[in-house]
Amino acid sequence: MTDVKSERAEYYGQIKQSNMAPLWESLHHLVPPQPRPQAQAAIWKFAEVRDLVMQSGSLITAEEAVRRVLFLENPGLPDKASITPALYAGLQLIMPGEIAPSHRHTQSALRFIVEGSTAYTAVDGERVPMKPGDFIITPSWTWHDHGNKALEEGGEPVIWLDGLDIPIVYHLDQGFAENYPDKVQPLQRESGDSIARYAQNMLPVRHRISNPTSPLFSYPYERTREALDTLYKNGELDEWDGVKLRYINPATGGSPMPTMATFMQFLPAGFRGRQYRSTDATVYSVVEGSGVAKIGDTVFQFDAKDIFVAPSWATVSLDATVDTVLFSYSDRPILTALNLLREERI
Ligand code: 1HN
Repeated sequence: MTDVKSERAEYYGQIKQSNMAPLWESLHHLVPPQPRPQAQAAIWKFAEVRDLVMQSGSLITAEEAVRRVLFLENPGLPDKASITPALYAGLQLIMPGEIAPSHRHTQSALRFIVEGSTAYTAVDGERVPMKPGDFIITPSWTWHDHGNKALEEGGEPVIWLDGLDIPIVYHLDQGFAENYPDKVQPLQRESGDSIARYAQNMLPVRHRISNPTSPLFSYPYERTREALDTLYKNGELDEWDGVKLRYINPATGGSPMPTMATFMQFLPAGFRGRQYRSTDATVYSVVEGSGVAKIGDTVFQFDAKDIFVAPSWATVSLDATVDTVLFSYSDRPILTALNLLREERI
């Protein structure tokens, strides 16, 4: 005697041989009424992970590693090198005198400097300094190498947060990469050139938008901080966001990269943010201050240099115990392009 269940199970086994499966068994899972992220809210306390990152400095050189990075894996997405379904995050260490050799790849990258002031990165023939709070981009398919001052010249270990669209590029089978023939690429422009061209609310008169990625690749913290400070002093304070700015591609007004949006926000001491949620899972890096992040049912106490992540559609509220500045990035431009982004201010 075969009941319905075993009859169906046998049938499923049979169709599996032909690489088929019954939709009716997966429909709720595949088409949920709202997002059910496997990604979890998570925090990396810098005070705890800094030691682990520093230990890698005596385990392998930047050159052997190519990039000496510990990536931050979302505990709900194990073994996927993903902090959200779309995005990757890692903490990169470069020791005094080291070079991370030049290469290029189709993945877009952002660098958000966490600690140390003596490193530089070179992008497409121009070197820019890396200072804490600076936001720097490496556009898709541009040569890039990183370096640090020698110890004798005052070099210190430098740690930054890498944000890349690795999972997206991986899922779409769009990964290409190559190494530059030399360790470092030749410099073709003076440092400061791209800031003069693109960061003065002007563009070179014959500038052509040939690429969705920002031609400006360094956004120094000093300018960002000053803007937030001025706006706060002028009375700008949103009940959800505090004072929040988005970084732009100065040639288009769009996000700096086609796959990632970036933000910086100021929360004054005592700020108790209202709850909001959006479908772009977001990675936060604490620049200054401390406070409390409530993400869904999870409560994190955060301090400067900590990194935390909010999954898609989880409610988020941010409180600040002292004046606080938060950098964040997400896959918002992808969702916007696909007309999928949803937001709710509660
Ligand atoms: C990469 O090129 C960098 O250039 C950092 O610093 C992290 C992770 C995966 C693939 C390429 C870098 C990376 C990466």
